Amino acid sequence: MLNLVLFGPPGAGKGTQSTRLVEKYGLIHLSTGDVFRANIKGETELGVLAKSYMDKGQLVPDEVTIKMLKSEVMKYENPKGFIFDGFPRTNAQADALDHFLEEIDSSISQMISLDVEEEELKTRLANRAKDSGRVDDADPKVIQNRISVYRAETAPVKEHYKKQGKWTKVDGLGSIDDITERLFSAIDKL
Ligand code: B4P
Repeated sequence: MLNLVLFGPPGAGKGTQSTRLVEKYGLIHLSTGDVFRANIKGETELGVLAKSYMDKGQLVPDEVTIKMLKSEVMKYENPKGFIFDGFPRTNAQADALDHFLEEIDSSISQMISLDVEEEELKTRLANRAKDSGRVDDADPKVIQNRISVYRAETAPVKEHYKKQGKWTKVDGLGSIDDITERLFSAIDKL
């Protein structure tokens, strides 16, 4: 199985690029943000809980997120692999993912980090706010909080994969097509 963690700050292009990676490599795209948003739309118990965190730019608690991720993975029989988009976002999530994949005789192949500077992230998210209807994109204070939470809690997750020799950085600035080509070339080298 080819299991990739697509990593980067909010607005780095994880969702955008995942769509293209799915097409080329036939992987299953699992975005924790998308699953939470689907639950919010469906007004499920999980959605109500997730919304209370997401609207403020905070992380949904680990216990809830890990449980949800596991149940999403288990929906597929004989997958070629997964793109984990937006997960893991904390060291506890990274540990839980390692243990869980081990249980099903699998592991993470590589974490690929999209590297984008802060001003560009803010511009992209503000642009998306115009048509996404996402509350967490609309308020500059919430965007700033998401970036701060990323720096404090999520960025350190890189070290988890660096220690395992499973970390690649890709320049996330430039046209969407150029970044896709960079990702293809990084993945083809694995
Ligand atoms: P996510 O849904 O993961 O939100 P995101 O980080 O903003 O998404 P992404 O990075 O994929 O956006 P993209 O670049 O594609 O998470 C939302 C919230 O859910 C979190 O804040 C948290 O509350 C919760 N959550 C999710 N996972 C969690 C977890 N594991 N644990 C706890 N809580 C969790 O798109 C950004 C914009 O940039 C788009 O408009 C796109 O068109 C544009 N863009 C992309 N590439 C571009 C380029 N090269 N040039 C110009 N624009 C570009």
